[in-house]
Amino acid sequence: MVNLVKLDGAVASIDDVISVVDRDGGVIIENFLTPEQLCGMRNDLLPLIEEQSTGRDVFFGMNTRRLSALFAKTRYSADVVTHPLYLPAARHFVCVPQHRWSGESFMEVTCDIQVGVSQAIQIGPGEGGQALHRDDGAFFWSRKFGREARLQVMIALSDFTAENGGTMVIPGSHRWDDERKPQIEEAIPTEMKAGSALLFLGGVYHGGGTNRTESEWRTGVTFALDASFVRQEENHYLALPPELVASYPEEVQRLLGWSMSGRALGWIEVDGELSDPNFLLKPLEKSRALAS
Ligand SMILES: O=C(O)CCC(=O)C(=O)O
Ligand SMILES: [Fe+2]
Repeated sequence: MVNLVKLDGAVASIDDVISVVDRDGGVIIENFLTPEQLCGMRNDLLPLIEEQSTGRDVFFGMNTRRLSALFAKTRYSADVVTHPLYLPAARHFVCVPQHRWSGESFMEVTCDIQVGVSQAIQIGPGEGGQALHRDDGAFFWSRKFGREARLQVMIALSDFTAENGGTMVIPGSHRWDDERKPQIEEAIPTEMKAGSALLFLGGVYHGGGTNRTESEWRTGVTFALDASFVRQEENHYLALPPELVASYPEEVQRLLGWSMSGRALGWIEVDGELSDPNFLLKPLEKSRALAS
């Protein structure tokens, strides 16, 4: 059975990350977060997730706590989605140029990228293993489309072990067709230290592991970067107040969906023109600057 490759985030290049993800569908990046980022994220998120109730359903976990809208809960969210070993890798897999006719010109067009979901996930003692699934199923993706629409990250905020529910992954399953059934015997647990991260394509079969410990909660935090032409899994427009989005750098505002992609996706009409909606945040940025 193929194991997940581990790269050291302190020295790995983006090309190393891309070549392993291309082959295996996923890779573990050790030291993905700096000690300061790890400590900051833990301080911001652990008290909040511990207040969450468990038991939504069997798929989401009967003894699992979930916390979303993370850009409203930790500023380190921005560091994750712009991470130099994550964002460029996501663009590589997701923003694949396409060609199409428009009148006389055979145009090359490339989609943009956006944050699809942000969620902290805490798997409690006794939680059974989650059904193996592909996360791009959320937006009805199919292998028949011949390309990937998501690169996801799962960061360990506590150590991930085979015993405490480290994410189960089937390496190589991003290349399977829609019909092949994933078997649990093919999956391997993600074992990594807090601060490390698993990057995996939307087409990789995976699932939360079984937590066989007496009292350990396994805490991970996941973000997805998706093609700009699929619906965001988490509705950031409604979950995050515009003032909050405006308080992030423009790159992050755009990743949250306050942007136009290509010539004709995500516009709003202003004086008869199809306009990039990012300008709506500018007055909010200014009033924030004046207030501080
Ligand atoms: O918590 C995990 O390890 C994975 C959870 C997951 O894959 C999901 O909820 O979609
Ligand atoms: Fe999942």
